[in-house]
Amino acid sequence: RTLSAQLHESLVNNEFELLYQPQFDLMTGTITACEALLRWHPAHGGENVSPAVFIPLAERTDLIVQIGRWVMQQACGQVKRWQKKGINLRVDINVSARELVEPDYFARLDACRLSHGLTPQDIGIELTENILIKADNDVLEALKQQRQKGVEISIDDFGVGYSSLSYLRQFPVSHLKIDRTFLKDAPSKAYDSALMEAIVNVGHKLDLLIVAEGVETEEQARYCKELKVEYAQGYLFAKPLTVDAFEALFAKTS
Ligand code: G
Ligand code: G
Ligand code: MN
Ligand code: NA
Repeated sequence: RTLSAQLHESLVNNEFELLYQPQFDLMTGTITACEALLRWHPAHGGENVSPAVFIPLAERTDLIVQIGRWVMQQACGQVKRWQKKGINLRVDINVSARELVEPDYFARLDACRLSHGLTPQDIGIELTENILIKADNDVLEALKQQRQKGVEISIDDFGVGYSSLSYLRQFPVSHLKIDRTFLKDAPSKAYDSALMEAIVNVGHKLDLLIVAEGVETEEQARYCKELKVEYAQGYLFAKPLTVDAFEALFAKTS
């Protein structure tokens, strides 16, 4: 059977799992939020399939809309379960372009938060620049409304898409997540560090909070701190974790 056919059965068969990767406040060293990252364990397919493979496939077949609804439900449920244990964290979900153009996407998000007794601050959304640049007025207006309610909106993988800095001002976003390719060779390579520093400066001038992605070494973490980057996410701190592993880490760092 094709991967696509397997993917179609995966929702009913409960083959998806959300992992959570913490975001650390670089000043305090505490976990302030986390990103929900989808994993697929095909029941009959043996090997796990990377989201870099199955997300684009799901986007082509529109199955991403159903998957996205599952992710949203799951993330809301997890925030609530954590709150009951005294773990107060925002969970950010990744949203595909195909999901956003569903006319009821934001009504669903509001309803999902409400039915779990959550506030707008409890669930954030991550969008790539390319999604924002192609978004029509309806989507931009809906995003503005979400932002006004207090929803944290992050630009994901910042710097590798269109990256028109002048656009940035018009988008209702709160956080810039700098793509990990920029940090990879900074601070040792002058070219990469110049780009890192330029992005951080522009972001801060526009009152955006900065998240460094792909922080893998102490040196990179120190460098981000020197640049006054607010938050960091990466293997140095933790890879995407199961709920149990996340709770254990949270207990150690809070
Ligand atoms: O977790 P990993 O780095 O392998 O993810 C690969 C890609 O899949 C990333 O670009 C990430 O944003 C995307 N991704 C992970 N989980 C989700 C999800 O729940 N929904 C969508 N739309 N994309 C996701
Ligand atoms: O595109 P997006 O930023 O949503 O993708 C997140 C992906 O990046 C996750 O699949 C996660 O596994 C991966 N990731 C997270 N931290 C690191 C890191 O420090 N180094 C590398 N190479 N990948 C990372
Ligand atoms: Mn992301
Ligand atoms: Na990213």
